[in-house]
Amino acid sequence: MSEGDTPLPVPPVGSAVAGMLSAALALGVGELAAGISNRLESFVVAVAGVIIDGAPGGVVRASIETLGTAQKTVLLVGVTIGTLGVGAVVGLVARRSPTLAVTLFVAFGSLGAWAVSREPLASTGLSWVVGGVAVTAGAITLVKAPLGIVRSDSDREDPRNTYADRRQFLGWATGMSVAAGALTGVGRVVLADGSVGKARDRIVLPDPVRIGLPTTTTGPTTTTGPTSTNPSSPTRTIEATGLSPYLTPNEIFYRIDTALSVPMIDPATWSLSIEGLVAEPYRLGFDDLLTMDLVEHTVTLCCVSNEVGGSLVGNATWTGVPLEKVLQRARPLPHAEQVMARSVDGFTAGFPLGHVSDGRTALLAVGMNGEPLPIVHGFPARLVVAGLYGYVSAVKWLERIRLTTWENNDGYWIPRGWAKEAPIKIASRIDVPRGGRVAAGTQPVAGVAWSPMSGVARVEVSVDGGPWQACELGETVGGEAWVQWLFRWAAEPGRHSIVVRAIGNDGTVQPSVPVDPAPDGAEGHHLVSVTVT
Ligand SMILES: Nc1nc2c(c(=O)[nH]1)N[C@H]1C(S)=C(S)[C@@H](COP(=O)(O)O)O[C@H]1N2
Ligand SMILES: [Mo]
Repeated sequence: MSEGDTPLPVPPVGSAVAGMLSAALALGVGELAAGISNRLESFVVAVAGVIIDGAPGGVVRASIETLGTAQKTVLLVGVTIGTLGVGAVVGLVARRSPTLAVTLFVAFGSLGAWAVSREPLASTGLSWVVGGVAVTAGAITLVKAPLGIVRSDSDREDPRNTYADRRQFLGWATGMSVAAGALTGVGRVVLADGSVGKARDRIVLPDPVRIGLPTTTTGPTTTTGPTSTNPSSPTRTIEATGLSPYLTPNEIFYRIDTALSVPMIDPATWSLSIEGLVAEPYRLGFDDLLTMDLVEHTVTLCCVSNEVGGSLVGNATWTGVPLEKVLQRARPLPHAEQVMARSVDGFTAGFPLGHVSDGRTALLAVGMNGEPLPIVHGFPARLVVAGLYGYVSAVKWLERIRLTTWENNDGYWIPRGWAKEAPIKIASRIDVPRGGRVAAGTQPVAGVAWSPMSGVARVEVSVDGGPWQACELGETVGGEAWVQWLFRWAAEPGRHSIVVRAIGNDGTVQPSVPVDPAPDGAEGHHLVSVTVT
């Protein structure tokens, strides 16, 4: 008889593993259900949502606005590990009292079901049904685990219940891991709904109507790029290795939102409601939108959380319908002051109504760089308002626009400590070199700069605290988009620091004093240190 066949006393670690696997199985049931129904959300995603909503103000201010980066993954992995940890504890409790363990299981399961039910798109009834199924599956798994956990408080002395067969246990544990993994895999991968992506692929955006020739700022440029027939594209761009392209490709355009799972919206059933302080509220479907005259504008979108020199900014050509037209049709009432937009997942952002008619681009956008909006960037429709940070304007996965008064109506981030009015601040960034080493000789120093709404008049560079020196500017299409800049630097061996600043057409000089992003956008000059060899 080998050792594996010998019944051994159950070590606590065995109980902990059994508890963990029971929790994993319950999570797996949730993932499967979320895959089957789009009226459900994964337990993990839902609980992460609860954590975000409940996070203390300080955490929210410091980091959650920039969820879009690795933090989301960290949060989801953290919730998963936390749940498995709770399962382990429940497993240990089950050694003493199965009844208490099952009670705890039900309690945590209810928490999960509640978290799912509060998701904006979830069905409350379904959430509780799936919660019930998941808890039952998990609890049965735990109680039936071949751990020899006591099955009732009375038969604790029964050796069959306090000793386990090691080989049997390993087999069981492997089987349970595979089952939990399979449920999750089937839910996440096999049943993942690709229909919205396919619907998006089928969309052909009508050609935008001509909106006149670009207003260009002329300046020395290095290369003459392909001449574009698109009136909103620049005709000449600066090219230098590492310099941001004038138009940011959709694939690398920064993404920021509170959505832990991206809303999947079928354009065929989507509609936008225009309501609030209007005489004639109405609904607009996606096809209605495409029959209207579409226009195209190149607009720089920036996140308020973007640090000096940061990457939460991009420049794209947006296709859509002027927001003014969309709102006019509803006949705004005289006391309407604010455009309060809401996404299907409950995110809101508001800005002064005046901005839709003050000459700036304010679009109900359906296209980005010539394609339908990518799903992560708000498919099928979003707002883009030039000169305003995204959190007060650029609502993705839009479902409702409500005209309101200014007072007592705040968007998502306002009660969380961010400024209610948030124009994009003048800024400039060095893209090359980004530090490290460069060879002596003439080296390109290049980057991008923006100054909504006046546009960038000049960009200047200072090396080692020396005088500000003028840079060459690429062509731009006005104040709403960034401009590329280039400085030909005569690099001499040694350690050097390079600083950049922009000056707006309205005379604003980019301030040098560092200011944090919260509450209304970072300030300060971008500095890069390099070693010239
Ligand atoms: N539905 C929704 N829209 C949203 C947000 C969000 O969290 N949810 N975040 C806003 C913020 S803070 C920014 S900076 C921009 C970013 O848009 P992008 O992800 O397309 O770059 O989207 C805005 N629109
Ligand atoms: Mo943002």
